[in-house]
Amino acid sequence: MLTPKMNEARCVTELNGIWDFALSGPERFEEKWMREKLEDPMPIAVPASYNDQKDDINLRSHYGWVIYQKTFFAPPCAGRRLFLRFAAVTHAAVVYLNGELLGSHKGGFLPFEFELTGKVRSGGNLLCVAVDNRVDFSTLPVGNENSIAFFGSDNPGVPSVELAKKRCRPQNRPNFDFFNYCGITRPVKLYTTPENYIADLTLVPGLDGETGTVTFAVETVGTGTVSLQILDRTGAIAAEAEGPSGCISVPHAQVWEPGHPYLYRARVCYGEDVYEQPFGIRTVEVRGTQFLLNGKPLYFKGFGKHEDSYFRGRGMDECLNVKDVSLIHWLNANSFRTSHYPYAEEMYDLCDREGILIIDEVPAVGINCGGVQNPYEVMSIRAHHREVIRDMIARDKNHPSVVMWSLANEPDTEHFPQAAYDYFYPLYELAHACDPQDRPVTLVCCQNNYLRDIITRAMDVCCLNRYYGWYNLSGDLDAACDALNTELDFWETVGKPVMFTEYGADTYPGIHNINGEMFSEEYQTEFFRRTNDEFDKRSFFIGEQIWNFADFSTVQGPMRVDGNRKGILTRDRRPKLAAHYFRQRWGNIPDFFYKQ
Ligand code: BDP
Repeated sequence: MLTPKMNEARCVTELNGIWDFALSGPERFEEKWMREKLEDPMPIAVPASYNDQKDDINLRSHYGWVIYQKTFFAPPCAGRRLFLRFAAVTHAAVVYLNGELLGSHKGGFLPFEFELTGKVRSGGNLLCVAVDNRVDFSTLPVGNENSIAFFGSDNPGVPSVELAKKRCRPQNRPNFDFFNYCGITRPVKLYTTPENYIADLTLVPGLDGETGTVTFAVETVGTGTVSLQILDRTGAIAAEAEGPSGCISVPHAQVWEPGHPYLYRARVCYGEDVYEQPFGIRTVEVRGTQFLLNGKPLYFKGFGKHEDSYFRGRGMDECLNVKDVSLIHWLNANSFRTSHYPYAEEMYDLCDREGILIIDEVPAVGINCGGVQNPYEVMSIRAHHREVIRDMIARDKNHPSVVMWSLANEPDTEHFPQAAYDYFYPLYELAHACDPQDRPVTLVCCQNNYLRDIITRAMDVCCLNRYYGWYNLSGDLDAACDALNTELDFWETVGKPVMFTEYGADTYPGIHNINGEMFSEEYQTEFFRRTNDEFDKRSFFIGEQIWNFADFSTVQGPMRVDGNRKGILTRDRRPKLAAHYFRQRWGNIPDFFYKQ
């Protein structure tokens, strides 16, 4: 699906701003508000999560449906097609226009759209969106269906606690460690196209010595002929072709990579329609224990992140994106993982432009029943999981910044190893089949008995989340390094590239401790220093992505002090001690050839 773009052939209007809003029922929404204006609505900002916009616990901890309404005037679109596109509604949406059902969508982090041609009135139009925030065993991310809290023990068997659990109000029990921010979190856009239009564009760059190659395929609706031009940074034509598909050469190509994010533009014309897509010429390949970008062994330096900020929650925020990319540069990092869901498209555009590498993750987090039950049997997520892999790759396939796909975060790969293999291997094959650029595919595995886990080692890159010295061997960095080395000895025998996609220590800013004890800024810094020293001894180890870029909001619980504090930056993006350490360390680690 193409991102809407304004140009000489297409008009884009944003429906962002203040919408009317009301909380609705836990199990269902009132259908009448899909046809009539809400009686006493609250104003709410879009795009943004609704949870923290009001000083009202009922929004913060809402369970179930809410209603959004907006009256809009359609842009002039005689002879044009008109589309309505939601970049993300978390987690499920039912959309009505002027009382008529347009359709519904499941999944909170990927776009969906409806054609409105012939459906809008010349006066005002009433757009009503019902949004469900419930997470359970059929959604991604996964929520717990019983009242097991994510953090803390529910003291099973204690009669008073058991009884209270049965009686307590219905609420979301996220099986994941980030606040369940919801609502219309990304932009809503109306856009027009000519009657015959470009529906999709696929670009596959290649390199043959100094010559770049671009294999392309243009999908159209209607009749007409397709032409394509490759424009360089100055707007000069570097190559051109006729027809809906083919392969063209770009002589003396400028490659795209960190430090040199050269972007070309593919300009497609089809009858009256025009679409331009920036892209980079670069190659990605796993060979032996190396991850090669443009044929050169890469070292990942970076983070797991979240889309998370004060007031907006997970709402798309261009200013925050610019700030975060600037901080990534300040830290001399080169990459992040979109833990634990695909991010807003605007962030990928920025990373294309700024030369930041992305491991792109679907919202498959929480596929784990603590080893008690087989999640691959009790959860009904398989079809939806396939859908989000397809949709994420369809959305992000042309971004040069995206260099690897992640199928999940920390599923149970240990207690039901064969079931995990049987579940994930077909998804691994699906991701490869969906990606025209055939990028490497991974899944991010939890700290576990790695000897039992047989699926992580079947991925192109083995991505490990490990908390030696934090959740285990807490506070004892000598023992933590000992355990880490024992495990790394195992991974060395696997013969694949291995990286850490999470490791970290909760750190409350301002706590200092000469002995470097847990939660202090000194402990966090020492934890990273000691762990990184071990990474540096291993040639098959191709990257360190710390947990986390910044502090972020989570469900409350006995292990969280106003959220997760593993950021090396605070939630308002101020550095902790460890940020200065990483700035120095990463300043001395080149993007390429760090490990030979
Ligand atoms: C990992 C999860 C991540 C958590 C982190 C933590 O992947 O979402 O926030 O642990 O506990 O297990 O800080």
